[in-house]
Amino acid sequence: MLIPKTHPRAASLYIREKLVQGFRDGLVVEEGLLAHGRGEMFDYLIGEKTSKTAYKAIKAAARALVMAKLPVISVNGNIAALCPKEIVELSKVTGAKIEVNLFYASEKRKKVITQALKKNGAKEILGITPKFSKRIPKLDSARRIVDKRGIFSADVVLVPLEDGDRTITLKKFGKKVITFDLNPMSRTSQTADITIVDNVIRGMKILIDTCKKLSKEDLVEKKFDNKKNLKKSILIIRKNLRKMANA
Ligand code: PTJ
Repeated sequence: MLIPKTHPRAASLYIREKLVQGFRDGLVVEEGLLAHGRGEMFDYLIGEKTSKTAYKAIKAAARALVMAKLPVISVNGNIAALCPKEIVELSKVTGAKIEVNLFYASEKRKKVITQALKKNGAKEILGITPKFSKRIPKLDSARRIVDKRGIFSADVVLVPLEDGDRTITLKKFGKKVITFDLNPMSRTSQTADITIVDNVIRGMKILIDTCKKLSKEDLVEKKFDNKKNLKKSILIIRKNLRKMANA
């Protein structure tokens, strides 16, 4: 579809097209299209721009990823379709490993996603070789099967566009969890250590830049209050709704 640049919602329509193409290419599942629709709705409510609150979370996430001993970027169909280039760049900048981990797992999708990442410069991709598989206890979905060199051993895991159960389990398993989620009220958002309430399409680029620009003084443990930050995102939505209701 050709989207005119002058269309008032060109950016959002462009993101949608990327996801739909990812679906046609076999990276994204039908459920991923629904997840994207939920995201679009929340993006609209936060004003389709990166808030100060999101910038704050991005800085905390950059610090956590750069300071981690073994950071891992967990890749599902949606994030692979939307940001393949950024996943690879973030991995290079932070030294994070890339692991494919799917809710609706199939060998065919794993292969297509791996190819898309490799096309964008990824060298090593975890989560695709059965001999390295390990099981995360107390997790029902296919996501319980992880790579022992990756998520299983990681101290910090970035899980963008996630379902709630795994975040809770990963936390119980002692991992620091960072997520991108446009819905500040989702279980993932509320459970993660650091939630970036922003569209991955905007936020990933800012996260990469922030990692590159971290100074020595930035690289010290700092407290980040995720709940407080999430409340601010919810207030942005409330303010925007009020504005719309009074317009
Ligand atoms: O590829 P698979 O098999 O691993 O399946 C992945 C999906 C996305 C289907 C699965 O993880 C899922 O169902 O996720 P949820 O529970 O729908 O959660 C996705 C969250 O991401 C929702 O809260 C959406 O609001 C949010 N979201 C959707 N698109 C974006 C987003 N957040 C940031 N940027 C987006 N572009």
